[in-house]
Amino acid sequence: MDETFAQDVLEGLSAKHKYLSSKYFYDDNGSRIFQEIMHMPEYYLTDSEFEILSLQSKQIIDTVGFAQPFNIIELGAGDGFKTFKLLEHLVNENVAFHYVPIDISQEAIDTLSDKLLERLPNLSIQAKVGDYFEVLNDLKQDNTPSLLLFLGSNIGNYIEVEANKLLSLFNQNMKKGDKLLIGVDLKKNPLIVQKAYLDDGGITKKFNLNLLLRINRELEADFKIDDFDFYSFYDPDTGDVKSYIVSLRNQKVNIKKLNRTIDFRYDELIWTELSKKYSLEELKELAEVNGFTIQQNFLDCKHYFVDSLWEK
Ligand code: AVJ
Repeated sequence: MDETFAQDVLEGLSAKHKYLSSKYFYDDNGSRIFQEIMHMPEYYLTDSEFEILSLQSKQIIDTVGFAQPFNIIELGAGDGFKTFKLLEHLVNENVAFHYVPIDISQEAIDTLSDKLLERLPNLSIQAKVGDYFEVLNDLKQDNTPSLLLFLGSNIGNYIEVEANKLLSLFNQNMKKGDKLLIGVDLKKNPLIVQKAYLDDGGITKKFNLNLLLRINRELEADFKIDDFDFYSFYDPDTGDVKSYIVSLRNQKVNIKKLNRTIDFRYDELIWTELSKKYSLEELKELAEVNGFTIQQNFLDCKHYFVDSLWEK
């Protein structure tokens, strides 16, 4: 049993306002459902970032401006689909670099490496499975300049203090002159954001409820999935999308491995995820408080999303 998972579930479901962390969405099943989300027409984030990397890779790499060779370190690489466009550009231009994707899932890393090598046989990949920070720490010892990639608006999952902790930790592990390309979803027409998270097909609902199935399986609980629903809400002032699981009745759930029975009230919420949207002004602030300067913002044509290039 994963002790941290058990402890976090216990803590979150014992709280006055119940919560579970979205980082636990991504078991094998959850990762597959996330792929489905990325293919939904409503989930504009993937298409927007794909457009940026398809059309502006040359400008991005020119602005990075490293004397070769360098490392490209991708944090939370996932399936690497978007990154392909950037890598393809570099390989075609015969640029000397190593690609170092880091992910916690061995399966994701293996699939990614196979797929990339099939299409870019000359790519130098040094994949790492594990925690970002162990790998990042190694980089400082190395003289090779590094471009860090933190794409997909993963930063949106962190509340302000945690986002600052994470970014300053990246900063501490970078050398002067290293760069960070960070993908961030921008504030926009609220209905567009709302629909990306409250889709008609119920895929995002399935993504959230999968967490209850994971608790059933890994912690021997007896959540009845049909007795829970899903709700998501966008606040255009703060930029917060907050997602919740909703209890459809008064009910008790036994979690055997925690030796606990948890009570749920009718309409009680479990907060599962924050997907924060930023304005460009807020993004500048986020960069600067964490020791970075923005070199350039690369936006898609609709201005829905930005890949922002930061320098230490
Ligand atoms: C992978 C964290 C960027 O918050 O938009 C998609 C995950 N959650 N639909 C996001 C997600 C619901 C996604 N991130």
